[in-house]
Amino acid sequence: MPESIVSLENTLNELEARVRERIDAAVTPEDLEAVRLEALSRKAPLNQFGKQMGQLPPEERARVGKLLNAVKEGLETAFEARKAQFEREALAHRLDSEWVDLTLPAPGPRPGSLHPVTQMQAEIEDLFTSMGFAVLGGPEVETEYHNFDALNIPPHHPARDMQDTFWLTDGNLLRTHTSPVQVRGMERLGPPLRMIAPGRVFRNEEVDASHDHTFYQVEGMMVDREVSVAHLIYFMKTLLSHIFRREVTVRLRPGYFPFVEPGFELDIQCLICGGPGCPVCKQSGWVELLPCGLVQPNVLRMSGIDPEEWNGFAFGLGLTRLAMMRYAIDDIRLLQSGDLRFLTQF
Ligand code: 2NL
Repeated sequence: MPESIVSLENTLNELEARVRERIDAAVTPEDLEAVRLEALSRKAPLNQFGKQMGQLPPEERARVGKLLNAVKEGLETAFEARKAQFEREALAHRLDSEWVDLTLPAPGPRPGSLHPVTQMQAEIEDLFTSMGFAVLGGPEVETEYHNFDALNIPPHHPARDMQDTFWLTDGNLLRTHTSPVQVRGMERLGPPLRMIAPGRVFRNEEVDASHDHTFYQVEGMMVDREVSVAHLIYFMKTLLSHIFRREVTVRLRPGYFPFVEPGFELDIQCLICGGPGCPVCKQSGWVELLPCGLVQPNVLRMSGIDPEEWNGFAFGLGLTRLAMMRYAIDDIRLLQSGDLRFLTQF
């Protein structure tokens, strides 16, 4: 066999081997395509064989020509195979990363949640309902009589000042507490009675981090025969232990409210430090929480209840303040903001 044809065949086989190495070495489809364009281009060594083949005798030329075609076809096949492998890999990767479990339930609309003040109110309503109290509501626009006079609040009491009360032009007002609901309760139900009156109240105040013109409270009252301060303390301790989910220690200090006699400020031992003093209780060990007392006889009489036969206790609890304590909320304005970043935390 002449030297020339053997060396041509060797060169062809070498060229093929080099291209196959580069096919194997390609790490991306783009790499591979670049290799293919180069290796099979018109100027590529493989396509430069024509000239050299022309110098061979016809039967040898046919042999080398067959080999050349076989090499080209073999390389085309190798390119296709490698390309198909890339496509399989890409598909496998997508199937892996985009896999969706179609048997999972659809997410549906995001559920809402109760406002923290509403949650406090619902808990307190549940507790008092379980102890035989009715839950009463009433108008937010009230008469001066139901908001003030019937509560033994004299005409010149500072609570009636323009400062504190939103007066309407017709002489009515936005209730400053839910006491008028209790007045209406006494008028309607008569003794004996147990009721609470949760609701929204309004004060004409400068708004800051701890004061708002609109806030929530719960007032409550029990009227029966021979109701004592002991009954008052029992119900208040039950209320506070329920809200704070542990036994609380309380103390009573005298407090003045025209609608109770005697009147008290009920404090609880600080739940943060337990007594020694901390920033929450302002180093006193106690937190003022619950004004309360025995219902003033004039108040009973004005609502048609004979104070010689009946008496009762009453209390007023700031729901807004309680929610702030429970959830460590440091700005009262958040509660009325409607800001979902705030509300969705509850
Ligand atoms: C407050 C007020 C208190 C009452 C509210 C009351 C209502 C009637 C009769 C007697 Cl109809 N008392 N309510 C009693 C004691 C204290 O608190 O502003 N609390 C945050």
